[in-house]
Amino acid sequence: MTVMDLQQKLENIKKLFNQKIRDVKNLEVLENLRVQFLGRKSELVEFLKGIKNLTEEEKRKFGPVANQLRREMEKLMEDAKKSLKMREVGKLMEKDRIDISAPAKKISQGHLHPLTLIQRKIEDIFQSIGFEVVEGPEIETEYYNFNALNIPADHPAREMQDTFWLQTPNSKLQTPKLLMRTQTSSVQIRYAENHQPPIRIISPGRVFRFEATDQTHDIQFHQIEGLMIDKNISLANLKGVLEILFKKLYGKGVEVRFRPSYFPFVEPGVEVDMKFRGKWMEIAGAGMVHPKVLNTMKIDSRIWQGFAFGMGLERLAIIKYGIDDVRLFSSGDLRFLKQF
Ligand code: FA5
Repeated sequence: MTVMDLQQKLENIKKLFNQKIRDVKNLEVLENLRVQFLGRKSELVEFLKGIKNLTEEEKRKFGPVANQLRREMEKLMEDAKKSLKMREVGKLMEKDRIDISAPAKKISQGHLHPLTLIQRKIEDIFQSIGFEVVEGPEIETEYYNFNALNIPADHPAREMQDTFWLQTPNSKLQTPKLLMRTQTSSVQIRYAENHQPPIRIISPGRVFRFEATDQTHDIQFHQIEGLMIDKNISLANLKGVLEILFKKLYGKGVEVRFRPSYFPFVEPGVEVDMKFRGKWMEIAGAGMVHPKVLNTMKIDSRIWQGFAFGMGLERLAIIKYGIDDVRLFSSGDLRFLKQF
């Protein structure tokens, strides 16, 4: 080969390479280009290998030129690689770009349970007419749930409220028999232990009964107990207070009736019914506090009288929200709960 040929050869390699490197679209093509121009079998590497066969003068002339060309090509490849990588990162970033003008995903927010909603409404109404809200324990002794309410162990009224009794491990010791309270009336007794009349309280809370369930009966439900003790209190006051509640809770459109009934801790006793979908539904038991219970409360029944009531919170909510089944309240069913 002549000197001219050698020079031409290097120039051709350079020209072709410069053309191709400009059009490289991705890293794969770049790698192919590297193999083609700088791989073991490439023209340039063959050229470099052949240098040893050249004359001294040619060696001196073409050795540095060929090496220089190789370095230039390597540098251009390196640059191309960097810019291709940058472009890929750019593409990824474009793909993951956050569109701050896009509408945000809706955050699902929890809300209050319908029973809590109605309980708070009722508490507000009673507080507005001077009643205090008090609470008592869900696990009770036989004394507060029954005996002190004029229901001794052999009293048939015990069967009116089937009871979940608790097994107490040390029952051989003389510890009181424990149960899940069947009624919030127990709180009346607890409250009276350290309060004297006049008394105006309500006590909302969960109660438990060991009984078959249906659309209006569950094994756990809530009651709101009420107790008002003062001078010259009669059933008319009970009616008046409940009428205020119903009017504020439902507006004008509820039909209510009172009918005589029996509870050992009141005399006389009544039950309160409300019309729901054309039928009467019992919503509360009530009456004038029995003198024996006042006596247990250490309240002089010759001076003080009082009324008490126990309303079913679920039943009040059934009427307020038009619900078919009391068991829905504790089902945890979100399709039900989301409606409130
Ligand atoms: C009582 O529990 C009495 N302590 C109420 C009372 C208080 C009377 C003070 C006199 C003076 P009763 O068992 O009827 O009574 O229950 C009261 C209310 O709770 C019922 O009117 C009803 O609305 C509701 N209720 C009773 N059993 C269930 C049940 N299984 N599921 C849902 N609600 C119920």
